[in-house]
Parts: sequence; structure tokens; C-alpha cells
Amino acid sequence: MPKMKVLFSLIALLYIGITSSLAQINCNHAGQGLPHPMVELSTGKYYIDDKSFPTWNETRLFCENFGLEQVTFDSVEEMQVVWDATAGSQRANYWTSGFYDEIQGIYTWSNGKPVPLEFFTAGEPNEAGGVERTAVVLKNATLYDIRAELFYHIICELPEKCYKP
Ligand SMILES: [Ca+2]
Ligand SMILES: [Ca+2]
Repeated sequence: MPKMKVLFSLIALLYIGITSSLAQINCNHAGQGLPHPMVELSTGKYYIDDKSFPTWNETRLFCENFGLEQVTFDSVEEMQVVWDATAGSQRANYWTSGFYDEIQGIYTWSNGKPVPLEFFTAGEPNEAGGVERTAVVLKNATLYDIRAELFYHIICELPEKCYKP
């Protein structure tokens, strides 16, 4: 019986070793080859592009290509800190990972958590014209719902597992 225990412990240790080194590898490559460097803020590490105008889905794919995620706000503070780091261009809307979940009938982040209603500006999400019930943008440190097919700026975020062990 003790032999079995030792064997089990060894397998468990091996498993932990493999999974943690896999996570390490992904994080080592995250953000490599981006057109310009990421910025390190008090709430995480971000890639902010004020020049491009992709759709929501193109932004998602762009971030994923570089091992990153579309930005998700865990707090009002993070929303403010990231907004302050943007250039605030003329069409200063930035895509977030927020998307309308048809099944649950609410906006959720890419991690599956609901987008808190208090993160939206007053009167939003308003699903204007019945066509805005799709994606969430950041503007003036607050959120709006909007059509995912429109063209706004990019904010990617280093996945939490890469800086929160
Ligand atoms: Ca975040
Ligand atoms: Ca709206």
C-alpha cells in the first residue's frame, strides 16, 4: 500500500510539473511580435492601439493571435486606469471582451462573468435600434453597448494567469 501511495504522489507531482510548465510557455510567448510594446499599469499589462479600426471579432482574433485576450474589467478602478492610458482619439471607443450572451440574456466578459450593470454609463446598455445588443465598448472610462460590426480601437490584455500565479 505505501508503494502505491508513493507512486500516486509521483504521478501527481509530475502532472503539476507538466501543467505549470505549459502555462509558463504560453505566458512566455504572450505578446511577442506585437506591432508596438505593451504598457504595464497598476491593474495589469495591456496592448493599446489607437490607430486601427477593426470590428469586435477582428479585435478578438488579433489579441488571441498574440497570446492575449480582449480587455476585461474586474473593477471600476481598472476601467479608469486603462482609459487614462489611452490617447483618447477622436473616435475614442475601444472594444472590450464584453459580449451579449443570448442564452443568459446578459452581457458577459470572455471569462464568463457578467459585465456589472454599474460599469455602464447611465442609460446603457440601451440596445439602441434593436441592433446594439452585441458588444461592449469603453469610452470615457465607462461602458456602452454597440454593434459588433462597427469599427473601433483595440485593447488586449495579458491573461491573468500570466501575472497572477
Ligand atoms: Ca483585466
Ligand atoms: Ca448603446
